Amino acid sequence: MIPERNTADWRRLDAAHNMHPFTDHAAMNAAGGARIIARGEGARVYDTEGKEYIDGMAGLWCVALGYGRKELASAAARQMEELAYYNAFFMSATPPAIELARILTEDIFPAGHSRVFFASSGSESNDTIARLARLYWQSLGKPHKQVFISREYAYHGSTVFSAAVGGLSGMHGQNVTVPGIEHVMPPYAYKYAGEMSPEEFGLAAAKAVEDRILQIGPENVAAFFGEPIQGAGGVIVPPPTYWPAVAEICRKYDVLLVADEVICGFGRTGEWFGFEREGLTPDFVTLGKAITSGYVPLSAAVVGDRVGDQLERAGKIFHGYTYTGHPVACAVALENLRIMLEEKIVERVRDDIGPYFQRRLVEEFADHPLVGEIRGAGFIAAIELAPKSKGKKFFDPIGQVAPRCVALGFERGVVMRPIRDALAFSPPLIMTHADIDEMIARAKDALDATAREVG
Ligand code: PXG
Repeated sequence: MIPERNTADWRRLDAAHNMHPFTDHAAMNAAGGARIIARGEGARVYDTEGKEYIDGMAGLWCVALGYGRKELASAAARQMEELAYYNAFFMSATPPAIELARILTEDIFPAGHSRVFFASSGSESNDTIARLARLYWQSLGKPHKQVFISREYAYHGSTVFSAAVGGLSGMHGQNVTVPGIEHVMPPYAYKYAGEMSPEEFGLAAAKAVEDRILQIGPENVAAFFGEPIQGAGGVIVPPPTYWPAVAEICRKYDVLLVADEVICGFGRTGEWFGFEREGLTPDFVTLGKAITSGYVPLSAAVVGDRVGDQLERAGKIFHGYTYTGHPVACAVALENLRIMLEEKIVERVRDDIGPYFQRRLVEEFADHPLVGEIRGAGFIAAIELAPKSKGKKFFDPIGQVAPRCVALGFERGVVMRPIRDALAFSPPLIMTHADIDEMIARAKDALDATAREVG
């Protein structure tokens, strides 16, 4: 049972005992402590004071179907009563895991991706992919193909490997050193394109991948890791020339392609997966977050047949987790996918609410004095704030204005995510037009208030 306590007590106990991710605890507690979120319904969450927030971030890019879906709760309860847990080791499996693997590979993924390795977080699944990719090359008698290439501002998770393959310097600075990982320029046109057209810049950013492969030696490169749209690094939407060129480069040098779909997957961009938007055929796909709408932890590495067939020949794989194929998590995912298919959520994002959301952002924010760029696809977007009146693209110091705007947004009942000086949005996919309008109105109000402060 969770006891009844008032907000001050929750905050005091939180400060004393509960460590938070990516948080300066002293600063948080000096500012009055955490916001205690107690309840959710649809696209809205409520704190312990009863204050309502429109959740422009779907939790943490994950609550695709919104809060309070009774079908998902019932699916979990039913499976817990039937079989709460059994492992996938020692020649065992459970029906929910098998059925979920079947639906993902037979019904939802394009042909050529026949196998799934489940875990409980995107970080774990990226670790899984790294292990399997290195094992693949080793089993083919190419033990030197071990290096991974990724991008600056990539986010692939927070285990030691996934933090290292990610491209966030703050994380690297806290002693995350893993050999055999290289980072190249991301397709972040706003920062790096200079005078180049988007098409030219996309090709230049892809060439950075090729140059690095040649520098390391293709015989040493195992795989390229990339989010189709980089999420936590700033909702970086590549120009259309980027991914086809990267895919061609990977093919040319026999480098495996990993599409990290932890944020983009399950309709976020208006397609089932971001790689489909780009016409890619990845060797591995990382899934997480919206696979269960965040109701329970679950992630997956989907394995392309070229690798999967070889691994089957390669013998025993010394890798796995207690919760690989957790039956309750898989049962919730099955129900989540059933609802997504029945309610045509992906088509809705592609044809209706996605374009509406993107259009409303441009209408409300494009001419705002603090807005440098608006970018996005489907139901993911970022507003890059900039000191436009000073003719500059970035604030100096960077990363103060967006966090202030987000704080003012919380006061006005809208949740956004600051990334350096960008405001990120990744709302639940069940939002109505009225929800979108309300979210944007509150965000606009917060940005106007920010502009009054910044001057
Ligand atoms: N890949 C991508 C693309 C992600 O966005 C992970 C892997 C790791 O997933 P887990 O489940 O291990 O967290 C992520 C996670 C943020 C934020 O601040 C984003 C994520 C996680 C935590 C915070 O925007 N994405």
